[in-house]
Amino acid sequence: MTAPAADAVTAIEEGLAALGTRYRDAFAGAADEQALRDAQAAVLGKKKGELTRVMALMRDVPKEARPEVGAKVNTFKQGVQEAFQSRLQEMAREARNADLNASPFDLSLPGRLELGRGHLHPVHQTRDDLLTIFRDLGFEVVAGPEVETEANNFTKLAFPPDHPATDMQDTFWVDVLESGDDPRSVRDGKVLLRTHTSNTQIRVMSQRTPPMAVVSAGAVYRRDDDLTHSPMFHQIEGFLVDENVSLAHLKGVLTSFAEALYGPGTPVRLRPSYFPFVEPGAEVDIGCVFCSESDGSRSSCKVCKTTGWVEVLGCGMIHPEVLTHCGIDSEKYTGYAFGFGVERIAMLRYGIPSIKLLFENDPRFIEQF
Ligand code: FA5
Repeated sequence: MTAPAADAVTAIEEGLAALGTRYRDAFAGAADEQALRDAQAAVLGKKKGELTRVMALMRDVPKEARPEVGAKVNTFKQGVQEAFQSRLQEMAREARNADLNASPFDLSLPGRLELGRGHLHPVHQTRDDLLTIFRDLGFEVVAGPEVETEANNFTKLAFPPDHPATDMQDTFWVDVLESGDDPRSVRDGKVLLRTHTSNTQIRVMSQRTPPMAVVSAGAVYRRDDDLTHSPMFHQIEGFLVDENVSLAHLKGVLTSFAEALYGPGTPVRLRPSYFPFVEPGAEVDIGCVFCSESDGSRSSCKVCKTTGWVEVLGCGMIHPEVLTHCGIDSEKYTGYAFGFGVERIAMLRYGIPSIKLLFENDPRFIEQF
């Protein structure tokens, strides 16, 4: 009678032999990589693999026989791995050969998936069109920073400290850390997100000597939020400084601008207004291009609220004090400046009822432009 221990060794050896035949057949017959991996897992899988079941017999193998049986099992495992890798490589070779022998395909055929082409956001389209108008009028385009000092955004533009005008342009203040500062003791840096593009006026005028004619566009920030006001929006600022510049030059440039935007004969009017950095200052209205008195459409026009005029920008002659702050001789030179909201122009241009639509980035809205 065979001892149980000898039985266990025999059972393991027979198990391995049977398993060997099965995995070789399974590997050879695997139709694809997934089937091959499944077959390998069926043999070597830790929980449900067949080898695990065979190994359960190891309990009954006497201690002195275990190293020899263990070595056989390891050799078996190694054999499975090698067979697996070799079949995997064979599959890759087969796939490559199938590719190489397949009939060639036409790379120039149009794709089946239609990929829409992107385009500039309507605000940026409007900004670029506006800048082109001013470029054509002889203005140079200059960039300015969005994070600005209080001096360039307010003080040098002659906003008196605590003037109510700064309330209208309440903004986001920035903590300034210098390298080595302890973040817990942030200093009062007096740095802010600019509230208008007039900061560029200060920067350019402080660096150059007249004559100069400059426009600048970019994002600005205010604590505003309603149908026509957004906390972040875009402005364009223009200014010109030279000898003998007058309000008539300003009106001439703004008329050319309105005509380039809305067509020849577009009426322009200046209404007195207050900005601390200009004297005199004005709001500019252009004749409403969406309605007309003659066909009665004005009586229901929501754009101009039946007035026939639409406010588009602020402007004026640069205050002598501002020129002086920038080192420009205000006895010799005069200049004008104007600034407007790009979203306002885009809304008028496309008849957009709420500024929010411009910032929600809903593709169904954006793709209409
Ligand atoms: C200014 O910002 C002046 N810097 C303009 C200026 C420049 C005047 C040079 C004189 C000389 P105002 O605050 O009115 O002015 O803003 C100008 C335009 O920005 C407005 O007419 C409006 O079209 C737009 N705007 C103002 N606030 C918002 C806002 N929160 N959201 C969207 N557009 C706005």
